[in-house]
Amino acid sequence: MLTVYSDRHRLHSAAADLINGRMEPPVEKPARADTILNAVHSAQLGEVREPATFGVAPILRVHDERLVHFLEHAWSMWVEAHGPWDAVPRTCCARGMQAREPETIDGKLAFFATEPGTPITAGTWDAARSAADVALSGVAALDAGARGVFSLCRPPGHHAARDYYGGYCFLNNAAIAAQNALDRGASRVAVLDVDYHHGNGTQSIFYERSDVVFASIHADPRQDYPFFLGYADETGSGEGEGYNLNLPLRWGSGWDQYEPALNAAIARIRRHAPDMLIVSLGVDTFERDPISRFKLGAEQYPKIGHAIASLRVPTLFVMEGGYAIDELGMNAVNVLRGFEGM
Ligand code: FKS
Ligand code: ZN
Repeated sequence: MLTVYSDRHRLHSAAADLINGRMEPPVEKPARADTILNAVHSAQLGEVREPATFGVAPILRVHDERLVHFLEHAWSMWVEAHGPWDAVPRTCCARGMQAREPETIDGKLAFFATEPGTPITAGTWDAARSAADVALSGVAALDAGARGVFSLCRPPGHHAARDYYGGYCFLNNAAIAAQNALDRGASRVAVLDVDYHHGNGTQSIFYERSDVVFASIHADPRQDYPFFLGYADETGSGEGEGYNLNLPLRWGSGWDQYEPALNAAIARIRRHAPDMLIVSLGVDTFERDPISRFKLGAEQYPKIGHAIASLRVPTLFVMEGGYAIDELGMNAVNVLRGFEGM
């Protein structure tokens, strides 16, 4: 399987993250992509290729230009206002507040961010753009005939919506890829999100549309981030009614709960008959993941890949979360090996 990867992910590197009320070393860090790339090499998965550059046009097919403009200029505004350390919001916009974009950097951070744990650093914009290029290059490779491609994106993307960012995500790589597949001529696309956290950004981007099915297996939003989206009764609206499938699972869920949910997601996607499948690949469902509470063992990851392959659709794997740094690479690559039947 082809892997698309860029070193530019390294440009996004936060100094600290607010975890359980304390400033700690970030779990979403450059070493994540390094360890996944190492596993790709040791498993001899196949060629590793640099992405092409696509510019902002395919990004603007999914994201509001105000968010894109903000992400591009946030760092310089922040440095001018405060200094050359990570830009974090002090407040966030809440229910019923005025939805007008403030002028100052602190106001803008509060306007576009959903939470304070996703710092903007000097290279965040360049890294986020390069992750979108990694995803878009994967779509191009599938168009050229590949059956499966791994886009080793970092930073991740599935919590970023049309006009907000958060949850370690700035641009929604999977949604940008899905929209690009449609723009290149696909009639129907499916996004399968197997990250531990609900892909609220992806869901919201496609919620009113019937050309993209979004199916997600994730921690129950009553218990875990992102808390305010991901309930089973969110089934889509308008044209999109019936095209969104949420399969929330309780803390402590293992393969016995996960497997039937995965089968239900795959059955829904099969019914959609997509021309392309995008998998938001998170392996933070792992039993030893430091921020998550599912109980999948390492031996389950090839089975996830194998089940996805049963759809027989050109498939783009877009990297999302996974924080058990020692096993992260192996678990991610095992999904891909299971897909390949290796
Ligand atoms: C801690 C804030 C709250 C957020 C959890 C984010 C999970 C991110 C992810 C992604 F795939 F996007 F990376 N925790 N500062 O794993 O879903
Ligand atoms: Zn996650």
